[in-house]
Amino acid sequence: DAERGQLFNDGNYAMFVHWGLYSTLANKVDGKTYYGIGEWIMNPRMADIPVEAYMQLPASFNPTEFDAKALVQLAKDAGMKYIVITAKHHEGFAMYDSACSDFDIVDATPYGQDPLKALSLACEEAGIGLGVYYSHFQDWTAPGGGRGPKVDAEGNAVSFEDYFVNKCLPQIDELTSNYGPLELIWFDTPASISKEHVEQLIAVVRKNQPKALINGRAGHGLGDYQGLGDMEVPLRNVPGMWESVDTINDSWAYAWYDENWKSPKEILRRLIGTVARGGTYMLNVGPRGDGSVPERSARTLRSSGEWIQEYPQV
Ligand code: JFZ
Repeated sequence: DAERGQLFNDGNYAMFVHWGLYSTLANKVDGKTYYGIGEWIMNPRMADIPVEAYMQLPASFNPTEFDAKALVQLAKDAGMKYIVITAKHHEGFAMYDSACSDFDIVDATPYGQDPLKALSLACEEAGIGLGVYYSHFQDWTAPGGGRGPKVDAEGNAVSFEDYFVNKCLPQIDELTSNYGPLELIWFDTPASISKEHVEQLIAVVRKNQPKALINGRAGHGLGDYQGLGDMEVPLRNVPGMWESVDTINDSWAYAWYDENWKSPKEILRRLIGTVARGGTYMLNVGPRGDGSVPERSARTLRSSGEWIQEYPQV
Protein backbone atom coordinates (compact mmCIF):
# COMPACT_ATOMS: atom_id res chain seq x y z
CA ASP A 1 0.00 0.00 0.00
CA ALA A 2 1.63 3.19 -1.24
CA GLU A 3 0.16 5.45 1.41
CA ARG A 4 1.33 3.23 4.25
CA GLY A 5 4.80 2.94 2.80
CA GLN A 6 5.10 6.71 2.74
CA LEU A 7 6.30 6.63 6.35
CA PHE A 8 9.57 5.07 5.29
CA ASN A 9 10.07 7.59 2.52
CA ASP A 10 9.46 10.65 4.65
CA GLY A 11 10.83 9.57 7.94
CA ASN A 12 13.43 6.87 7.87
CA TYR A 13 15.01 7.70 11.19
CA ALA A 14 13.00 6.80 14.28
CA MET A 15 13.32 6.51 18.03
CA PHE A 16 12.72 3.09 19.59
CA VAL A 17 12.01 3.09 23.33
CA HIS A 18 12.27 0.03 25.57
CA TRP A 19 10.72 0.97 28.87
CA GLY A 20 8.83 -1.14 31.39
CA LEU A 21 8.88 -2.77 34.82
CA TYR A 22 12.23 -4.36 33.98
CA SER A 23 13.72 -0.84 33.74
CA THR A 24 13.34 -0.52 37.53
CA LEU A 25 15.53 -3.58 38.03
CA ALA A 26 18.14 -2.26 35.60
CA ASN A 27 19.71 -5.76 35.43
CA LYS A 28 20.22 -6.06 39.20
CA VAL A 29 18.16 -8.41 41.36
CA ASP A 30 18.81 -8.97 45.09
CA GLY A 31 22.15 -7.25 44.79
CA LYS A 32 23.35 -9.42 41.90
CA THR A 33 23.96 -8.01 38.44
CA TYR A 34 22.94 -10.00 35.38
CA TYR A 35 24.54 -9.07 32.09
CA GLY A 36 22.40 -9.13 28.98
CA ILE A 37 19.39 -7.34 27.55
CA GLY A 38 17.50 -5.83 30.47
CA GLU A 39 13.96 -6.59 29.30
CA TRP A 40 14.84 -10.31 29.54
CA ILE A 41 15.78 -10.09 33.26
CA MET A 42 12.91 -12.39 34.24
CA ASN A 43 14.12 -15.17 31.93
CA PRO A 44 15.72 -18.34 33.40
CA ARG A 45 18.98 -17.48 31.61
CA MET A 46 19.12 -14.23 33.55
CA ALA A 47 17.69 -13.67 37.06
CA ASP A 48 15.03 -16.39 36.66
CA ILE A 49 12.35 -14.39 38.50
CA PRO A 50 9.18 -16.35 39.38
CA VAL A 51 5.94 -15.01 37.92
CA GLU A 52 4.50 -14.22 41.38
CA ALA A 53 7.61 -12.22 42.35
CA TYR A 54 7.68 -10.32 39.09
CA MET A 55 4.02 -9.47 39.47
CA GLN A 56 4.84 -7.69 42.75
CA LEU A 57 7.02 -5.12 40.97
CA PRO A 58 4.20 -2.74 39.98
CA ALA A 59 3.51 -2.01 43.67
CA SER A 60 6.71 0.05 43.76
CA PHE A 61 6.74 1.31 40.17
CA ASN A 62 6.37 5.08 40.24
CA PRO A 63 8.06 6.69 37.22
CA THR A 64 7.45 10.31 38.22
CA GLU A 65 10.36 11.52 36.07
CA PHE A 66 8.70 10.37 32.84
CA ASP A 67 8.25 13.47 30.69
CA ALA A 68 6.47 12.78 27.42
CA LYS A 69 7.09 16.28 26.06
CA ALA A 70 10.80 16.08 26.80
CA LEU A 71 11.07 12.68 25.14
CA VAL A 72 9.30 13.99 22.04
CA GLN A 73 11.56 17.06 21.99
CA LEU A 74 14.58 14.79 22.21
CA ALA A 75 13.38 12.77 19.21
CA LYS A 76 12.82 16.01 17.34
CA ASP A 77 16.24 17.40 18.21
CA ALA A 78 17.75 14.09 17.12
CA GLY A 79 16.17 14.48 13.66
CA MET A 80 13.82 11.55 14.18
CA LYS A 81 10.33 11.50 12.68
CA TYR A 82 8.47 9.06 14.90
CA ILE A 83 8.72 7.13 18.17
CA VAL A 84 7.94 3.45 18.73
CA ILE A 85 7.54 2.56 22.41
CA THR A 86 7.07 -0.76 24.22
CA ALA A 87 3.36 -1.01 25.05
CA LYS A 88 3.83 -4.61 26.25
CA HIS A 89 7.05 -6.56 26.18
CA HIS A 90 7.52 -10.33 26.64
CA GLU A 91 6.88 -10.13 30.41
CA GLY A 92 3.32 -9.06 29.78
CA PHE A 93 3.07 -5.77 31.67
CA ALA A 94 1.00 -3.17 29.80
CA MET A 95 2.58 0.28 29.90
CA TYR A 96 -0.80 1.85 29.18
CA ASP A 97 -4.32 1.72 30.60
CA SER A 98 -5.65 -1.69 29.62
CA ALA A 99 -9.23 -2.69 30.34
CA CYS A 100 -8.70 -6.40 29.71
CA SER A 101 -5.85 -6.90 32.20
CA ASP A 102 -5.04 -5.57 35.69
CA PHE A 103 -1.34 -6.04 35.04
CA ASP A 104 -0.93 -2.54 33.66
CA ILE A 105 0.58 0.75 34.73
CA VAL A 106 -2.72 2.47 35.57
CA ASP A 107 -4.34 -0.35 37.54
CA ALA A 108 -1.32 -1.82 39.32
CA THR A 109 1.07 1.01 40.22
CA PRO A 110 1.12 3.99 42.60
CA TYR A 111 1.86 6.11 39.52
CA GLY A 112 -1.64 5.43 38.20
CA GLN A 113 -1.16 7.41 34.97
CA ASP A 114 -1.06 6.40 31.33
CA PRO A 115 2.31 7.37 29.80
CA LEU A 116 1.18 6.28 26.34
CA LYS A 117 -1.70 8.74 26.47
CA ALA A 118 0.71 11.51 27.47
CA LEU A 119 3.09 10.48 24.71
CA SER A 120 0.37 10.38 22.06
CA LEU A 121 -0.72 13.92 22.99
CA ALA A 122 2.86 15.21 23.02
CA CYS A 123 3.57 13.58 19.65
CA GLU A 124 0.48 15.06 18.09
CA GLU A 125 1.33 18.51 19.41
CA ALA A 126 4.87 18.32 18.07
CA GLY A 127 4.09 16.66 14.75
CA ILE A 128 6.03 13.51 15.61
CA GLY A 129 4.62 10.10 14.67
CA LEU A 130 3.83 7.38 17.20
CA GLY A 131 4.03 3.61 17.02
CA VAL A 132 3.76 0.79 19.54
CA TYR A 133 5.83 -2.32 20.18
CA TYR A 134 3.71 -5.28 21.22
CA SER A 135 4.90 -8.80 22.08
CA HIS A 136 2.04 -10.82 20.61
CA PHE A 137 3.26 -14.40 21.04
CA GLN A 138 5.43 -14.29 24.15
CA ASP A 139 3.71 -13.33 27.38
CA TRP A 140 5.54 -14.72 30.38
CA THR A 141 2.99 -13.80 33.05
CA ALA A 142 -0.39 -14.31 31.35
CA PRO A 143 -1.73 -17.86 31.63
CA GLY A 144 -1.61 -19.37 28.14
CA GLY A 145 0.80 -16.77 26.79
CA GLY A 146 3.80 -17.95 24.78
CA ARG A 147 6.43 -19.28 27.26
CA GLY A 148 4.08 -18.22 30.07
CA PRO A 149 2.28 -20.17 32.80
CA LYS A 150 0.22 -23.09 31.49
CA VAL A 151 -2.39 -22.81 34.26
CA ASP A 152 -4.40 -20.03 35.88
CA ALA A 153 -4.46 -19.10 39.59
CA GLU A 154 -6.90 -21.95 40.32
CA GLY A 155 -4.69 -24.48 38.58
CA ASN A 156 -6.87 -24.89 35.49
CA ALA A 157 -5.12 -25.45 32.18
CA VAL A 158 -5.14 -22.36 29.94
CA SER A 159 -4.42 -22.52 26.22
CA PHE A 160 -2.70 -20.02 23.97
CA GLU A 161 -6.10 -19.52 22.36
CA ASP A 162 -7.46 -18.29 25.73
CA TYR A 163 -4.59 -15.83 26.10
CA PHE A 164 -5.01 -14.72 22.50
CA VAL A 165 -8.75 -14.11 22.75
CA ASN A 166 -8.73 -12.59 26.25
CA LYS A 167 -5.57 -10.50 26.24
CA CYS A 168 -3.57 -10.27 23.02
CA LEU A 169 -6.30 -9.45 20.52
CA PRO A 170 -8.22 -7.09 22.85
CA GLN A 171 -5.02 -5.26 23.75
CA ILE A 172 -4.19 -4.69 20.09
CA ASP A 173 -7.74 -3.42 19.69
CA GLU A 174 -7.24 -1.03 22.64
CA LEU A 175 -3.89 0.20 21.44
CA THR A 176 -5.15 0.86 17.93
CA SER A 177 -8.39 2.49 19.17
CA ASN A 178 -7.40 4.70 22.10
CA TYR A 179 -4.22 6.57 21.15
CA GLY A 180 -5.05 8.49 18.01
CA PRO A 181 -3.38 7.81 14.69
CA LEU A 182 -0.48 5.35 14.88
CA GLU A 183 2.26 5.09 12.26
CA LEU A 184 3.45 1.62 13.07
CA ILE A 185 2.51 -1.51 15.01
CA TRP A 186 5.75 -3.29 15.79
CA PHE A 187 5.14 -6.94 16.68
CA ASP A 188 7.96 -9.16 17.92
CA THR A 189 9.08 -12.80 18.11
CA PRO A 190 6.19 -14.58 16.36
CA ALA A 191 7.77 -17.99 17.14
CA SER A 192 5.05 -20.64 16.82
CA ILE A 193 2.02 -18.36 16.55
CA SER A 194 -0.39 -19.58 13.86
CA LYS A 195 -1.07 -17.79 10.61
CA GLU A 196 -4.75 -17.45 11.59
CA HIS A 197 -3.81 -15.62 14.77
CA VAL A 198 -1.57 -13.20 12.91
CA GLU A 199 -4.31 -12.62 10.35
CA GLN A 200 -6.76 -11.74 13.12
CA LEU A 201 -4.32 -9.26 14.66
CA ILE A 202 -3.67 -7.66 11.30
CA ALA A 203 -7.40 -7.40 10.58
CA VAL A 204 -7.90 -5.43 13.82
CA VAL A 205 -5.00 -3.11 12.99
CA ARG A 206 -6.28 -2.53 9.45
CA LYS A 207 -9.77 -1.81 10.72
CA ASN A 208 -8.68 0.69 13.40
CA GLN A 209 -5.54 2.12 11.78
CA PRO A 210 -5.72 1.67 8.03
CA LYS A 211 -2.64 3.83 7.49
CA ALA A 212 -0.38 2.12 10.04
CA LEU A 213 2.51 -0.03 8.90
CA ILE A 214 2.92 -3.53 10.35
CA ASN A 215 6.44 -4.88 10.69
CA GLY A 216 7.68 -8.22 9.39
CA ARG A 217 7.98 -9.77 12.84
CA ALA A 218 4.20 -10.06 12.94
CA GLY A 219 5.05 -13.41 11.34
CA HIS A 220 4.05 -15.62 8.40
CA GLY A 221 5.25 -12.99 5.94
CA LEU A 222 2.09 -10.97 6.65
CA GLY A 223 3.77 -7.71 7.68
CA ASP A 224 4.22 -4.77 5.32
CA TYR A 225 8.00 -4.87 5.24
CA GLN A 226 11.00 -6.87 6.30
CA GLY A 227 13.38 -6.22 9.12
CA LEU A 228 17.00 -7.19 9.39
CA GLY A 229 18.42 -8.91 12.43
CA ASP A 230 18.66 -6.70 15.50
CA MET A 231 21.58 -4.27 15.43
CA GLU A 232 22.40 -5.21 11.86
CA VAL A 233 23.47 -2.55 9.38
CA PRO A 234 23.90 -4.14 5.93
CA LEU A 235 26.92 -3.68 3.69
CA ARG A 236 24.98 -4.20 0.46
CA ASN A 237 21.80 -2.84 -1.00
CA VAL A 238 18.70 -4.58 0.29
CA PRO A 239 15.70 -4.57 -2.07
CA GLY A 240 12.21 -3.56 -0.99
CA MET A 241 11.03 -1.72 2.08
CA TRP A 242 13.10 -2.60 5.12
CA GLU A 243 14.20 -1.45 8.54
CA SER A 244 17.22 -1.83 10.75
CA VAL A 245 16.75 -1.66 14.52
CA ASP A 246 19.66 -0.69 16.68
CA THR A 247 20.35 0.49 20.21
CA ILE A 248 22.49 3.32 21.50
CA ASN A 249 24.46 1.14 23.93
CA ASP A 250 24.24 -2.68 24.33
CA SER A 251 20.93 -3.39 26.08
CA TRP A 252 17.52 -2.29 24.83
CA ALA A 253 16.08 -1.66 28.28
CA TYR A 254 18.04 0.37 30.84
CA ALA A 255 20.87 -1.59 32.47
CA TRP A 256 22.76 0.21 35.26
CA TYR A 257 26.23 -0.83 34.11
CA ASP A 258 25.75 -0.39 30.36
CA GLU A 259 28.00 2.50 29.40
CA ASN A 260 28.99 1.14 26.00
CA TRP A 261 27.53 4.18 24.24
CA LYS A 262 27.83 4.63 20.52
CA SER A 263 29.35 7.98 19.63
CA PRO A 264 27.41 10.58 17.61
CA LYS A 265 29.67 9.75 14.65
CA GLU A 266 28.99 6.03 14.96
CA ILE A 267 25.26 6.71 15.03
CA LEU A 268 25.49 8.86 11.92
CA ARG A 269 27.56 6.18 10.14
CA ARG A 270 24.95 3.54 10.94
CA LEU A 271 22.03 5.81 10.07
CA ILE A 272 23.53 6.91 6.76
CA GLY A 273 24.63 3.37 5.92
CA THR A 274 21.07 2.18 6.39
CA VAL A 275 19.29 5.06 4.69
CA ALA A 276 21.72 5.09 1.76
CA ARG A 277 20.83 1.45 1.08
CA GLY A 278 17.14 2.24 1.07
CA GLY A 279 16.33 1.30 4.65
CA THR A 280 14.84 2.90 7.72
CA TYR A 281 16.88 3.20 10.89
CA MET A 282 15.25 2.91 14.29
CA LEU A 283 17.55 3.67 17.21
CA ASN A 284 16.64 2.64 20.73
CA VAL A 285 16.98 4.44 24.04
CA GLY A 286 16.22 2.87 27.41
CA PRO A 287 14.74 5.26 30.01
CA ARG A 288 15.41 4.44 33.66
CA GLY A 289 12.76 2.97 35.93
CA ASP A 290 11.88 6.47 37.14
CA GLY A 291 11.17 7.49 33.54
CA SER A 292 14.21 9.71 33.02
CA VAL A 293 16.40 9.35 29.95
CA PRO A 294 20.10 8.76 30.72
CA GLU A 295 21.89 12.08 30.13
CA ARG A 296 24.57 10.51 28.00
CA SER A 297 22.11 9.08 25.47
CA ALA A 298 20.23 12.40 25.28
CA ARG A 299 23.46 14.30 24.67
CA THR A 300 24.58 11.84 22.00
CA LEU A 301 21.26 12.01 20.15
CA ARG A 302 21.29 15.81 20.17
CA SER A 303 24.85 15.92 18.98
CA SER A 304 24.23 13.62 15.99
CA GLY A 305 20.99 15.50 15.39
CA GLU A 306 22.90 18.72 14.84
CA TRP A 307 24.46 17.29 11.71
CA ILE A 308 21.08 16.02 10.50
CA GLN A 309 19.49 19.44 10.95
CA GLU A 310 22.16 20.77 8.59
CA TYR A 311 21.25 18.15 5.98
CA PRO A 312 17.49 17.82 6.50
CA GLN A 313 16.95 15.61 3.44
CA VAL A 314 18.23 12.71 5.57
C1 JFZ B 1 13.57 -9.06 20.29
C2 JFZ B 1 13.27 -9.03 21.78
O1 JFZ B 1 13.34 -10.34 22.30
C3 JFZ B 1 14.23 -8.10 22.47
O2 JFZ B 1 13.96 -8.06 23.85
C4 JFZ B 1 14.11 -6.70 21.89
O3 JFZ B 1 12.81 -6.19 22.12
C5 JFZ B 1 14.40 -6.76 20.39
C6 JFZ B 1 14.18 -5.44 19.70
O4 JFZ B 1 13.57 -7.74 19.74
O5 JFZ B 1 14.76 -9.76 20.09
C7 JFZ B 1 15.10 -10.18 18.82
C8 JFZ B 1 14.18 -10.56 17.90
C9 JFZ B 1 14.59 -10.93 16.61
C10 JFZ B 1 15.93 -10.94 16.28
C11 JFZ B 1 16.86 -10.57 17.23
C12 JFZ B 1 16.44 -10.21 18.50
N1 JFZ B 1 16.34 -11.26 14.98
O6 JFZ B 1 15.51 -11.59 14.12
O7 JFZ B 1 17.56 -11.15 14.67
